[in-house]
Amino acid sequence: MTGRTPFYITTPIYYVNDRPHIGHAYTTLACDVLARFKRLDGYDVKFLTGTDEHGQKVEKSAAVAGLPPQVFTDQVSQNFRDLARAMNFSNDDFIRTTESRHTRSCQALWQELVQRDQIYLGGYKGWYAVRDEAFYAESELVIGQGGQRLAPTGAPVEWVEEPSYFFRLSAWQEPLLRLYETRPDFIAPDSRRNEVMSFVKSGLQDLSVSRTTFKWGVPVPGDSEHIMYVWLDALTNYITAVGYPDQSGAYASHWPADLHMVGKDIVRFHAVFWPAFLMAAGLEPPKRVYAHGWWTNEGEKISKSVGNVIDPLALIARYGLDPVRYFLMREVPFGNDGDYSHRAMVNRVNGELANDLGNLAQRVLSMIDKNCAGRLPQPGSFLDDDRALMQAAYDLLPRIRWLMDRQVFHEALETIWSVVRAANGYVDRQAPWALKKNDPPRMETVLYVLAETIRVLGLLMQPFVPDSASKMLDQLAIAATARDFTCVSSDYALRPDQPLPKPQGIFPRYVEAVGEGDEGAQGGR
Ligand code: ME8
Repeated sequence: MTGRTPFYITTPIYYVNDRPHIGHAYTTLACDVLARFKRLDGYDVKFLTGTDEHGQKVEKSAAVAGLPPQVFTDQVSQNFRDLARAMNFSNDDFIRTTESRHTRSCQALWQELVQRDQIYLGGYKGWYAVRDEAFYAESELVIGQGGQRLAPTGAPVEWVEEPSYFFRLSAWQEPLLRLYETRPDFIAPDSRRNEVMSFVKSGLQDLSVSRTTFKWGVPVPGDSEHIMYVWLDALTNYITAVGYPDQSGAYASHWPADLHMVGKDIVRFHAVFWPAFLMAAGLEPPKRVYAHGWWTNEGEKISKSVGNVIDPLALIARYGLDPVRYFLMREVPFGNDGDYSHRAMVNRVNGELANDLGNLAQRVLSMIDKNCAGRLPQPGSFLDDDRALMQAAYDLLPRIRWLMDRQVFHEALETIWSVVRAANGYVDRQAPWALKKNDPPRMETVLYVLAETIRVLGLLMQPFVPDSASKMLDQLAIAATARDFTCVSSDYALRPDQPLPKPQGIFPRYVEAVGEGDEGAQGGR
């Protein structure tokens, strides 16, 4: 035990039938930002991501690729690890459902459910959508343009008739409703909570949890004809990674998870099936499930068939990593759907990163370099305007902490920006370039106040733009040991006379290449 408060955060594990796209990068990024924030804030963080490698969908993709499923999943799972490196994700573990630790955990959970009489053998007759890996009732189906039946998600469905084990989900309706009532924070945002509650109130049917017509999955213990339903297998990853079925060690310290971050498409699996499986096995449900919205591309739904899938690696190559991280967390109110467009990206990068924050740091650091012999200035006594700016910066931490705990990432950035803007207003008001001639000691005070404000902004920006924030802090000669959030305080204020490295620009402006899309030509402010 570390003595620090544990914090366990997870992403969905992604199907390996596809290359990673912006949606996958987005979910994991939100978790990364929160995991980094919590580490800097003193928590013992476990941040898990990984790949969902079983099921019919992956088996079919392997067949299309002409590869045995294990060879196929070994190859495509690597794409998700590569993405994690490219996006600078700080996950502590990467789970693959084909690992032996996971088979053991799934089978242990299954046996626990059997022992508690939560699973029985029957037969399934009904609709199944491979794309969603989900069963649908006849009443849920919609009719497509060609008259064919479709899942409510638009996925094609097929008729399935096979022997199947069932989980007694119907028995968990009341306990689930009690869970939602007694823990109003269990599902967020509220729109998703309402959606889930009305689904559960409308009645739950027992859930088919095994399949017999294909083989790519975890075998059901004691009945080798069956493999486990891929969602039971997949959801179990969250406890596998803390050592289940061993309930000492990481399980004892980090379960229940503080947060399962998911997209809105899979909230039902996480907020209904998963807590029911856990409660039925005598285990604690997670503390919270947050379902964020979906990205569209220039107004259109992202889909492989439309051919408008956004490759996060291409975005990084074009705009740089930290601008992409900043944009994704800033552009759209977290929880809502959002639209990606080149113009919106350029506006954020140039308007906010390059102009507001980048110019502020660059101006202040170059003035210090030129006028204070490259050393941190020596402040005289502070005026109200000076104290107000530094205090506003120190006060950011509790405000942002509150927002991060509720996953209001865009407002956390907006709140930080209130101080970025205040600092720019202060520069204009105090005009240190004029003080240089009239009142050099006062100029030193003003530059000191600005440098101290930039220090605090750099500390607080670390979770969002880790490399750039680190460069900002390097330029103020902040030691690696003085970068956690205990340092967001006047107790750790900059030491005058400290020599500084040569200033360098941190957030370059995005400049349109000649002939680049006209919609971006007026980017920037
Ligand atoms: O559902 N915008 O995996 P998956 C935002 N294996 N987020 C998006 C998105 C978009 N356009 N498209 C996808 C699965 N996502 C299961 C999960 S967990 C035990 C098993 C994100 O590869 C979003 O987080 O289909 C969504 O929930 C997830 O990718 C689905 O990934």
